Order: sequence, then structure tokens, then C-alpha cells
Amino acid sequence: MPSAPILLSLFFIFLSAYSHFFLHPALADGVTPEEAKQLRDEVREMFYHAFNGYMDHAFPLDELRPHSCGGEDSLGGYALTLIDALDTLALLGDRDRFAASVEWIGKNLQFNINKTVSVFETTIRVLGGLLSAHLIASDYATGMRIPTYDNQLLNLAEDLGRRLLPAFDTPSGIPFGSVNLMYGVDEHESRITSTAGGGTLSLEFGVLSRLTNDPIFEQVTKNAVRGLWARRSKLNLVGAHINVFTGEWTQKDAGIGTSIDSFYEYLLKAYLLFGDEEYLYIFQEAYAAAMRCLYNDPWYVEVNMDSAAVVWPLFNSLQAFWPGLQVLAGDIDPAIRTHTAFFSVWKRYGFTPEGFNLATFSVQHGQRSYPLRPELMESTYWLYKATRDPKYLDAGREMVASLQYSARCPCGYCHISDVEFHKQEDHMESFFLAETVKYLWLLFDLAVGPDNLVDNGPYKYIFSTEGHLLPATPEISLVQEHCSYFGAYCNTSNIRQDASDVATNPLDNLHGRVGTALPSNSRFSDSTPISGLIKGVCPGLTHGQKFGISYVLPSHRAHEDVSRNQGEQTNAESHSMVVVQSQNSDYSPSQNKNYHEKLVESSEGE
Ligand code: DMJ
Repeated sequence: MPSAPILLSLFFIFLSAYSHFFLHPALADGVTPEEAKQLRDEVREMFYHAFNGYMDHAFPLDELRPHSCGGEDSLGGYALTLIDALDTLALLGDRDRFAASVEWIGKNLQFNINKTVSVFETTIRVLGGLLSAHLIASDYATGMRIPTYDNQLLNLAEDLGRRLLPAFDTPSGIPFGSVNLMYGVDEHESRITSTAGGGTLSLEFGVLSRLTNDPIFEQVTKNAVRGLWARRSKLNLVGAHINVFTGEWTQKDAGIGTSIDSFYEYLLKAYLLFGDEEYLYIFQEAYAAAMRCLYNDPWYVEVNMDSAAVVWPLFNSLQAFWPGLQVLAGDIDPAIRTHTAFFSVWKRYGFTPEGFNLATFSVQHGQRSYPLRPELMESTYWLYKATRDPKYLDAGREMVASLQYSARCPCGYCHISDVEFHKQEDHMESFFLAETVKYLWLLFDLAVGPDNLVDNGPYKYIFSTEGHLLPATPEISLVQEHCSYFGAYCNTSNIRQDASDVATNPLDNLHGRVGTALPSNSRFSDSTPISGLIKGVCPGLTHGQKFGISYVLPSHRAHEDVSRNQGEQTNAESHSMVVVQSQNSDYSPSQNKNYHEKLVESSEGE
């Protein structure tokens, strides 16, 4: 029997924990402007905790082991996390670290190595990281131009791009999944590629073509998309895996998540960045089919691509990018509902598990982990940008709290191997710095200011699937620029030709029937009479319309939303989901004072 003083102490511990978890004022109220600022600064500190941990303990290896404070080569052995983090450094305005890192990479990186790497991962993380940093470092308008910079990263990107090209030499045009950077494709290389792996390369390769004036990169990746789309089912669905020699689907499960996700993403984004209508038309058909066959309001299921029979009633965490993509497409109502559903899973566990079974409403066996994925943060940012509904700031705050309380570990942030027990694993993917903290920081900065390159900078930016910033500069976008930019369209009466227009735009004489980026059966498609894609500027468009994020709640919907906020529950929430309380962890910001020395040391070591 415990003694009275022990019982008393236990009671006070309980009381203190109770107050901390349940009565914390920040949790009871919505995010105030002052708190948004604090959260933005907290996210910045999170970035440095992980970045400095990487630089101190792992660099120049690829990734950090955040628990044991070590490192590992997980992709090609070329300082992957540093490359992936470059444009986040620039976004945070960290001129010194950005410049020092660009300089180190320019001097030390080389791809003439005997390593077999994933074409997809190398493209989105390394090629994309190099290109976005190049576009920032070489341009006065970004405010982050590096005076001594002389295209080193672009040269590296071009070299890497050429080393990836042999992968595209297949009968279907769909690339092999892996390639050796020195010797090309191994004769025993698997001929099976995922749809996302083969169809998510067009942004990086397209930008590379436009910066180097060599069309080959853009051509091969467009050909790969054509190769995949040509093999779509009668329902306009694509499967998950395909044999790049025979063109047969080896995995016929269609969905918006695992193995397919960013295929959809790059169809729309390639159109938005390059103005290439072929991507738009494919996106319209693919999106319509997804909404018809996969959407089970508010969730998405996986179905057989030929019959549309449900094969997996699963939410997988990669699906969480979808509402963000819908914002770009202008289809915001379903985005709002789906985000609410996905976030309810986060609230239940404090993280999203890799798989959540929609039939049993429980974590899918074998898919219990949360490897620090960014997709839900990404959609939260886009929905906040589109609606300015403060509930998205509240959602962001809960995500920060979960990461701080359960994922923070000595030298960075740890994967969670089981969302129910919050067990930490000694790994930190490079996308944590490229995407997860980037979207959180942008979310709160948007609420505060914004004062950042993306939301208040010289160009419109498209985010690659790895969160890299790809600007719509004249060099990249003007070739086929049109005023229907980002999903919004002009009336002819509203057109003013821009003096800076390039006269030879192939879209100039195009007067087809076009609506928004949505399929023609979309409820938004017939709202405005349009007369085609017309190059120029559209003075009648608001900033939001130009970005495809001009969503205004119709008055009855606004009312519904308010009442929902006041107590109505979504389908998902009605499954008695428990909210995981956010908690502040005790940590003190660590500053890496030896950053430059570390770069120099490593550089000398090589
Ligand atoms: C990232 O590498 C990219 O976002 C990719 O499209 C999907 N997987 C991870 C993040 O989860």
C-alpha cells in the first residue's frame, strides 16, 4: 500500500498532466495571429534541429539516423539530405547556409559513380533539388542570388539528367525503375515500373530541357506519360505497376495513393508550369475517372482498373496530397471534405498510419508506421491558402504538436514505427526537410504575412512532388504562356495583350472549348463563358483566380460549414475518433555554430 505522501505526489502528477494535456490554452482556442507567428518560429527551429543534426552527424552521407546521431547512404551516397534541403534554406532566408551549401555541392558532387539508383527518387529529390536551388541562386529577383555562383548546379543537373536517360530506352517509352549512373541499365534490371515512378518525371526533366535548350529531357518524360496513358483501361484508369517491355499491367489496382499518386499530380502541374495542353487533356480525363470510380465521398478506395470493383477499402497516407491537388484544379468542395476525413485519422492517432482500413476503421495490419510524410501538411497549406479558414491553422498546430511530442529525438525527427504506440525508429527521410517542415512553415507564414518567396515572390511557383520550388519564369513558362494560367480562364472581352508576349506562341490561335482544369462535367466548368486559351494578361482575374485557388463559399455552404464547425461531425468523425491532445515537449533549440567548418572539413576530406 503506497504511503499518503506518495499518493499525494501521484495525484499532483496526474493533475499537472491533466492540465497540460486538456486545459492548455493553446488547444482550447483557435490559433491567434500571435500564436501563428510563434508556430512559424517553432517550425523554423524544428528545421534547424533536424538540419543541424544532419550536418553534424550524417553529412555527407545521404540521410540522418536521428536517434543514434549517425548517418547512412540510402540513395546514391551524395549528401542527399543537403540537396533536398537547399530550397528550404533559401525559403527560410538563410543566405549563409544556402550559399555555403550550394558552393560545397558545386565543388564536391559528382555523378560519375558506380551506383544503381531509383530513377524516380533521384529525379524528384536530387535533380529537383539541384534545379530549384540553381533557379534561386542564379536570379537576382529571388533575393537569394549568390554572387560567385556560376551555374555549377545546373551543370550537375544536366550531367545527372543524361545519366538517367538510358532508363527511357524501352519499347513502351516508360522508363526502367533503376539505372546505374556509370554503366546505364543493368541487363538483369527489373522491367516492372510503378506508374508514379514512370510518370512523375516531367516537371524536373521539362525544366532541365528549357534551361539547357535540349528538348530530349522533356521529350522522353512526355513519351513516358503517353506510354502509360495509352495503356489506360476503358474506364480511363491506370494500374499500379507495368511491364515496360510488354506494356502489360502487372498490378491492376487503380487508386490515388501508393504507386500512382504523383502521376496525377504531374499531369496538372506540367500543364500549369509549361502550358502544355496535352497534359491538361490527360489530366481532365484521368481526374474525371478518379472522381467517378475511386471517390467514395469523402474517402478514396482502390479498384480494379478494368471493372472498378473495389479491391482495397484503404486510406493510405500518400493519398493525403490529393486535396492540395484539387485546390490547384479548382475543385475545392470535395477537397475540404476529404481533408477533414484524412485529418480525423491524424487526430485519432497523432499521425497518419501508412494504411487505415475503411471497413474496420482501424490501422491496417503491416501499415502502422508514419515515416514523417508531408502530404497532409501540403494539403493543409493549400486549403488554407484557398479558403483562409482558420481551422487549417488549428490542424497545422496539431501536426506540429505531434511531431514535437512524439517524433522529436536527440538529433532530428524519428520515423514512427507504430502510430498507436508512437514507437520511434532511427531514420529520417530527406523529404522531412524538403517538404514536411516546408509546408508547415509556409502555412504559418501565410497566416502571419506572408513574406516569403512562394507567396510573395517574383514568380508563381509550382511545387514539385518533393516540394521543390519551380518558378514560372519566362525562360521556363513563357514558351507557351497563356492567360489561363493556373486553371483560371479569361473572357475575350477581358484580354489585354502583354507587350512582353512572345509572338510565336502555338496557343495563340487556339479557340477550342476549354473550361477550368476540371473535367467538363465538373460543377465549376460552365460558370464562366470562355473563348479558349488566349495569350496575354487577364486584368479581370483576381490573384486567387490566376492561381486556381479563388474559392468563395456560396452563402448556403458557408452556413453549413459554420454549423459543422460548431458541432456536426463528418462521417469519419462519427466513428468515435479520439483526438490526440497536442503537447509541448521540453527542448531547447540547438544551434549549429560549426556549420561552415563542417562543410569545409568535409570538402577537405574528399
Ligand atoms: C516524397 O518523396 C514525395 O512526396 C513523393 O511524391 C511521395 N513520397 C514522399 C513523401 O511521402
